[in-house]
Amino acid sequence: MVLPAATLVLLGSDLSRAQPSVEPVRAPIVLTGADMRPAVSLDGEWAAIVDPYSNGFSTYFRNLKQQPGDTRPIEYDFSKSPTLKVPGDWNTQRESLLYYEGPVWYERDFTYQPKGHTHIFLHVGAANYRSWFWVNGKKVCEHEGGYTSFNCEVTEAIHAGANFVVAAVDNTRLAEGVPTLKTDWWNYGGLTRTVSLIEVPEAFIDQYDVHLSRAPETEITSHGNDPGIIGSLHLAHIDGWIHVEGGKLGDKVQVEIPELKSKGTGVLTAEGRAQIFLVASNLERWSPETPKLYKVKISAGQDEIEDLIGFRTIETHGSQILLNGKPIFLRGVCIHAEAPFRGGRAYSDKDAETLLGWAKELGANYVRLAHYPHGETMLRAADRMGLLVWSENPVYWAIQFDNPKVLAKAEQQLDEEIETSRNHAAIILWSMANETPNNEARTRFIATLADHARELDPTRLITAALLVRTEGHTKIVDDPLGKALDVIGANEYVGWYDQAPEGADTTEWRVDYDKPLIMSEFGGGAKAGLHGAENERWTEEYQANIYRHQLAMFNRIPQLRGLSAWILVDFRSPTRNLAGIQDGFNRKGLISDQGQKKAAFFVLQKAYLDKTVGKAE
Ligand code: GCB
Repeated sequence: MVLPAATLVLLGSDLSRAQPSVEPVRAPIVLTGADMRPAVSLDGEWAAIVDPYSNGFSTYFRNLKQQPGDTRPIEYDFSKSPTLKVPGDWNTQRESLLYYEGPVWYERDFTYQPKGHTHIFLHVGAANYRSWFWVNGKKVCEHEGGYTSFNCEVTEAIHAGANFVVAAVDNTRLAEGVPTLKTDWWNYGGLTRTVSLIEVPEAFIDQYDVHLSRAPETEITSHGNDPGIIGSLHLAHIDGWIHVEGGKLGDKVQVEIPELKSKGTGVLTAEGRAQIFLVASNLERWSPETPKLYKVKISAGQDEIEDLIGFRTIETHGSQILLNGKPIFLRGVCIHAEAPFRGGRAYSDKDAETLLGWAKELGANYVRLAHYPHGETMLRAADRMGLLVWSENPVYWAIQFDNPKVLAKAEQQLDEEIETSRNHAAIILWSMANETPNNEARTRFIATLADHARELDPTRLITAALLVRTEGHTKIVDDPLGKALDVIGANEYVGWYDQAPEGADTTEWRVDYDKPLIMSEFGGGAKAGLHGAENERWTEEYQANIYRHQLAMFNRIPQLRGLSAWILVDFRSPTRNLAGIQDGFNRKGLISDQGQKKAAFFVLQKAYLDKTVGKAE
């Protein structure tokens, strides 16, 4: 699906500094399951020019080479410039770039042999925050939003043999950005996720959605010659749709799940979309205990893609969350996409497996991936490892809620998040926002996003992390935004920003919605290895004490159906400057950035493993 023209216009006007009118480009497109397609990797060393005064935008750093007799002053040379690794943020690759915000120009040479009669896309896993791309000097696309993948069509620009790609990536924070100027995490810049070339046939599957229907299974019982019953079949219904870009009315598409011996076909509408429907007998449902994934083959004409998909349902019933029809309590923890040990943006399977492995060790069945969409590697690992996921749009704190341009940006990022990751069984919650001020413009803005998300994906639950109000000893969850949500998230810091840990003992909760409540954040800071009394801030004992009192309080909240402690691992934040303790890190991790588990980890682990906290019903 091509992004709506409005998006193009928005990007064009917003990025005027870098948008020469002579270079109109097609907006990038979303490819579902891009990581499952054969690809030519462009990861590795890219030449990089740090450009704090944005010179490259006016003189165009397009990899010109100074030839003898050329009178133009060409004041850059990629071939002599130092390199940066892709994927990777630039901040943790060079000490001088730790706090750099501005443009960096990247260049990489590559050889390629187009197959002919195809479309070729430059797939970018993520580029924070704005980015522009040229192939062999021809502009191919630009993009805004630092945490979602996108694909630039390069078919016309690429040729057989030697090629080069230039990318400008600018992580300057913007008042009109999503997120905006202030966040409590570091604004890592660069080509932070993998970059590759993907070649597809002329008509190709750009998006698809294959999921278990909420319709009850059909049971068929068979009788033999004997009077007794000899067997029964449970037939599950799998629904979905396929979109074929360039597909024609009446063209056929097919979905097959070989292990289940199940096949379904569909026929394209004039818009290139086909509904599909499959019946599968004795399907094993995906759950944290049985994270079963099936190979799913999708084909349309010349194009074929094979994905790994789990099948489960998720819904609410009053204040219950039902996974596969059964009430579940979400025992979880929040995670930033920050690499353990090495620091910087997480991107590898190993980063994902380490982070999610720690969550499993904690006894979690759920993770809140804060505060922006995490990468495909993280979601694949969650699918494999059996962790339910809260996935979040980066609408954080006070963005410009009354600005339609900002709404369009938030919608674009939400589209990309849902369209790329809608086939992950692990994701059960789309979070629209985190801790936003309660006012009309905000409520309208986020309710619009929630409607939009429901339209794109009616199979999952919509949530947001809300602020709570305090009256005396009572915490009140009555933010009007709750009306637009299926599951209410609430952040609270009793024992840290609010009272001493013992304050939790006398705190009562009033939740004005008959909907499930997740305590989406709670916790406090500690420096790993710092020991002292329970009432001494920053010690492991103080943090553990917060958790003990919080856990006791949680069991007094009838609607509580989930917890995501803030946060699994210490993470870099420029607002955290207490010398000797924070040193540029938010220290609320249950584990330090160097992998040391703090005392609070074990307090929460015990409650999760012994299931002494939380009720599913
Ligand atoms: C919050 C925010 C989170 C912060 C955390 C903190 O409420 O949602 O992004 O990092 O508090 O540590 O203060």
